[in-house]
Amino acid sequence: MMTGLSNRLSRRRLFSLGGIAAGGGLLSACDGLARSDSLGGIIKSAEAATMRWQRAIGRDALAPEYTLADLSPDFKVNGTHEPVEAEYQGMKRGGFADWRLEVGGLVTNPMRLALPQLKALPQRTQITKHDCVEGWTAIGQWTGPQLGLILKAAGLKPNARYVVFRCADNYGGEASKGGAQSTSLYYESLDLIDAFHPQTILAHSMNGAPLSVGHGAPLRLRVERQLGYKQAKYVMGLDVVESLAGYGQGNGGYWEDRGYEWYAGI
Ligand SMILES: Nc1nc2c(c(=O)[nH]1)N[C@H]1C(S)=C(S)[C@@H](COP(=O)(O)O)O[C@H]1N2
Ligand SMILES: [Mo]
Repeated sequence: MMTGLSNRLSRRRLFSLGGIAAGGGLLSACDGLARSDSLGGIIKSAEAATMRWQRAIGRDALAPEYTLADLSPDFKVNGTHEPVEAEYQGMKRGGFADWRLEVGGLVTNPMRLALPQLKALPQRTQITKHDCVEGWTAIGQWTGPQLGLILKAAGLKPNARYVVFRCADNYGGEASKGGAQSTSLYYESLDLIDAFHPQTILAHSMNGAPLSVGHGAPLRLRVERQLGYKQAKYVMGLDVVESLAGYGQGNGGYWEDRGYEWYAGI
């Protein structure tokens, strides 16, 4: 049985699958590391080691939190600075009043949540250090509901394993990068351990003010035990899935499809 929501989602998925072929070589990975096959192998084993280590000490351990005095005066905007996509631009013009977070996939209660609804849920505020794979860090304060709360409200089906975050932007299409170099939208994914981690939130505010467009308005993921590229900005929807195979090239994220590790633990 297909609900209206899952119909929409699968149309969207087909649409994004159609455009993948153009992805790849034109972009320099997160503007940082290049990738060779041997490096890829090393990265894979390091990824497994980090994951084992974090599991051993407990992946529910908290990332360090800081104080207001520690906030970075200048938190860099990285990746997409402003999605050029018409759908996003239309919602931005309306102050994101028409934006809805679509929660679907392997859930018993699919939802479309407006910003005021997300703000009416219990909120968590945390001051944490963002760590980009390019080598810079910045401390910011983030506020929003815990992802786990939303997933509980949606009700996970027994075969649920991952949460996929669908974003509004095609990073390769960023105007400053010369326009449409690929047609695949940014996406990310987490397993359920990280999805239910207490510091995993969907942030609508940064440093006490609504998220700026640069930092991901109207809603972005914060998953504080992982690197910067996991912190998906411009989140439009969450799909609860059993497998990551139906998204991008199947590696669980935009940068993962370009050689970066999926489990980017720090
Ligand atoms: N949708 C989307 N999310 C994204 C990116 C992007 O280009 N598009 N870039 C990622 C990278 S590499 C980093 S370091 C952070 C940057 O977040 P900031 O702009 O708030 O510093 O967002 C991550 N999330
Ligand atoms: Mo990054």
